[in-house]
Amino acid sequence: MSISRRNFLKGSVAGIGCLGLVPVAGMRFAGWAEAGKQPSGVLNYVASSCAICTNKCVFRGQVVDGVIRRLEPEPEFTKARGMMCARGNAGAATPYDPDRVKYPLIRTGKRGEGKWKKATWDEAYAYIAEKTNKVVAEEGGHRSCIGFVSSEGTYHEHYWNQFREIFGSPNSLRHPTLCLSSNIRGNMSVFGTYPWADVKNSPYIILAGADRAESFFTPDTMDMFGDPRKTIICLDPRFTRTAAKATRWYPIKPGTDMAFALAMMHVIIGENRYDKEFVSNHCVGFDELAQHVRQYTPRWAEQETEIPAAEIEKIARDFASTPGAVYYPGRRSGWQGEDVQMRRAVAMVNAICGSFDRPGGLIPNASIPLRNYFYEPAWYDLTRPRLEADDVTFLNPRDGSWIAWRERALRADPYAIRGLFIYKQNVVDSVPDRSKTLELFDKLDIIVSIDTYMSDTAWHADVVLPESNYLERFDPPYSLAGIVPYVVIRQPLIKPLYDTKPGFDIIKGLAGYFADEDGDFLNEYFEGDVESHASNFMADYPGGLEMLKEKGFFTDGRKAEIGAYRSGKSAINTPSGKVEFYSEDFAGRGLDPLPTYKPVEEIPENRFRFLVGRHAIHTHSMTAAFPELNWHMPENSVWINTRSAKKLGIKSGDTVQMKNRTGGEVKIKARVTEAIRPDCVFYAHGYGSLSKAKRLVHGKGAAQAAILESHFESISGNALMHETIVEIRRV
Ligand SMILES: Nc1nc2c(c(=O)[nH]1)N[C@H]1C(S)=C(S)[C@@H](COP(=O)(O)OP(=O)(O)OC[C@H]3O[C@@H](n4cnc5c(=O)[nH]c(N)nc54)[C@H](O)[C@@H]3O)O[C@H]1N2
Ligand SMILES: Nc1nc2c(c(=O)[nH]1)N[C@H]1C(S)=C(S)[C@@H](COP(=O)(O)OP(=O)(O)OC[C@H]3O[C@@H](n4cnc5c(=O)[nH]c(N)nc54)[C@H](O)[C@@H]3O)O[C@H]1N2
Ligand code: SF4
Ligand SMILES: [Mo]
Repeated sequence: MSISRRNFLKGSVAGIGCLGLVPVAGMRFAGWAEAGKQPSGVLNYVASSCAICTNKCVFRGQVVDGVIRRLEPEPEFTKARGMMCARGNAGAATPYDPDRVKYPLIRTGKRGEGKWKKATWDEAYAYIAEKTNKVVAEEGGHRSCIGFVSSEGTYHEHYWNQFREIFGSPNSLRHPTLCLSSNIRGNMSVFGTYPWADVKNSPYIILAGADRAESFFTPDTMDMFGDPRKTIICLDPRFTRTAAKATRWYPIKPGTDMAFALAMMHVIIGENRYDKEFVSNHCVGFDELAQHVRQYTPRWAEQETEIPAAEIEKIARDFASTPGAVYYPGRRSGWQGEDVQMRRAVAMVNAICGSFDRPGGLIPNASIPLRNYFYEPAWYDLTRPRLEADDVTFLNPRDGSWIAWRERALRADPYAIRGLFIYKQNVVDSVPDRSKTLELFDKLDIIVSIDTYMSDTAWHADVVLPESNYLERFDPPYSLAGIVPYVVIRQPLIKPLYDTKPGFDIIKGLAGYFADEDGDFLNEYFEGDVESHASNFMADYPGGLEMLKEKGFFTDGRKAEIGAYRSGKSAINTPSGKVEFYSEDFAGRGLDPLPTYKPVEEIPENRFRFLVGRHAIHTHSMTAAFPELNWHMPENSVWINTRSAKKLGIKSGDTVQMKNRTGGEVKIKARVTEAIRPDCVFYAHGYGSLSKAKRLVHGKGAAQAAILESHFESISGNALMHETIVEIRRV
């Protein structure tokens, strides 16, 4: 390599000017005037995008006299179409939340005791570097003893990953195996892609394990529920808001969705109702599938799912005979047993009916490719494989498998982990079995948490580095894939409050305290700043950056091209290049080439399966302590079915004790309801916080991670959060 890595970098971002903050000309919204008030000072609108969940809805932030007044949805951004949810609206107040982390903090008391000293950034970085370099030296120079954790949401995650690579650790842990890895893997194996369902144009939708009325409350969800011509079949052990809006709700026995899908295929193939043209021209392995599903009769599936055989038959026939019908790839049906195989079965129901690459069906996503932030991947010489490299068949090395990895780390197998650098993930609450995560923390010499709040993870860290809030910083263009793809951006509405920094500056600052093998400090790999990178990202779209700055989003009018696979215009990424039923790839890896049903574990008398699920006004563990949202629900309570509660002598409002099979236990108030199956219980995420600095949720209700047992699935590495069995008694 003749040019140095850093010169290479300089070249890639050369000639980029500074992007000023551009207030939007003209008032498009008359908020203040309507309210009969006149602002005393300057009114600005800044186009940006929400960061309270993954949707990234675009808004115009109204700033009066340098203070954020409200966030107004951008009507031209059709993905949100002039809508922001309760959470997004509440975001306007977050920079002013007195409970946010305001300064770098170094722990002075015991871990989790809550004693801190305020530090300068340099003191904090130096402290981290000293501890880290010491343990790395003790590990013979192996930097793989430091795990790097991050979650979805901002582009800084990519800088973070770059930092990990040049630092020299293979141990990256991201959120997918706590979320949708199994769903992605199942769909990839059948379709070679993870498609999106065209619910807008579908007249018949099976929503299983997808509470879209709470989790993706987007305009296409509203279109779906608002259209009386659509039939919506909801399979959910809970009567959710989605169930309330559906045509029919079936409280399916958890973990049996595969039986439902196999029996549907039994009927559709057995009655010759499948799409012969699509199957013969675009799929492989159909004969094996047809033979395989002969055993899975609706009568058999009734025993498993507790959905009457006649209903399964009717759904199968209606599905096959309605053009554009779709079986939505819900993320949560399952999280039990061989989750990937269940998702393959659901994908195959769609495929045999030709519900792929056609209007209303599953559509391969389009995206607007961006140039990337250039860096030369530079690996530290002393490398070791990831800890759990042998535990998962399809391990994505960038994502890791959280639970498999933690098991290895606890045993120091095959080597010891000595520290965790954590960016924007609340692992203490997001990874099942909190006691195991805290047990791992006890073994570590250095834990760094980069967060905006004193999450339970930050609370147990040694150093907390406060990132500026999403309304205070510039985040680079972010490409959102979909049937209609977009690029969105974040621009600061106000200057950072307190002694906080944007993620890029934090990463670069910390990198400056570590050197590579040539003795060069790692911050030299990070050129420029986020604003300057933005124009490089958008270099292929003249005028694109200007549109982003003015409107908060960019589109070049492209859409997913429906029918491109069928017409041979585009290929799919399976080994055969076709939709695959029987998978040679799976067979070659010793996995079942077809989805074979394995019965779910029987739950003993007076025990319950614990379920998780989204809440309409909360995002994961993050928002329960936002005052604007907390007043709706100051604490959580456990849903228990009326009949089960009666047997146990439990009434609504009683405090109950719940215990799992591995020593986890919580106390929480009961909510007796018909809205859940008698063999399941549920409570919302985000409460029962250990962190005293999350004042509104500390000790209020219970945390899910305190009761969730630790299980994972070995094909995708995904956590199996619905394999927790609990007992309950009134206290
Ligand atoms: N118990 C339980 N665990 C789960 C789930 C569940 O339903 N229940 N769901 C799973 C799923 S689907 C997912 S995707 C994962 C998500 O898991 P996480 O990614 O851990 O999500 P959150 O719990 O929202 O935690 C995000 C953390 O980032 C912080 N944060 C917010 N904004 C910023 C920012 O701008 N900068 C920085 N540096 N920090 C910020 C928040 O304060 C919070 O501490 O959890 C998984 N784990
Ligand atoms: N408001 C809000 N929206 C969010 C998020 C958030 O935190 N808050 N998080 C975002 C993220 S990261 C994700 S991954 C998505 C997830 O959003 P969804 O995919 O909608 O998933 P959940 O709401 O977790 O679960 C859906 C339903 O599955 C049900 N279920 C449980 N077990 C089974 C089963 O065996 N079979 C069937 N058929 N159903 C079962 C649960 O009762 C639950 O109601 O939401 C996203 N949107
Ligand atoms: S929190 Fe609400 S407004 Fe914000 S991105 Fe998510 S859906 Fe959109
Ligand atoms: Mo997720």
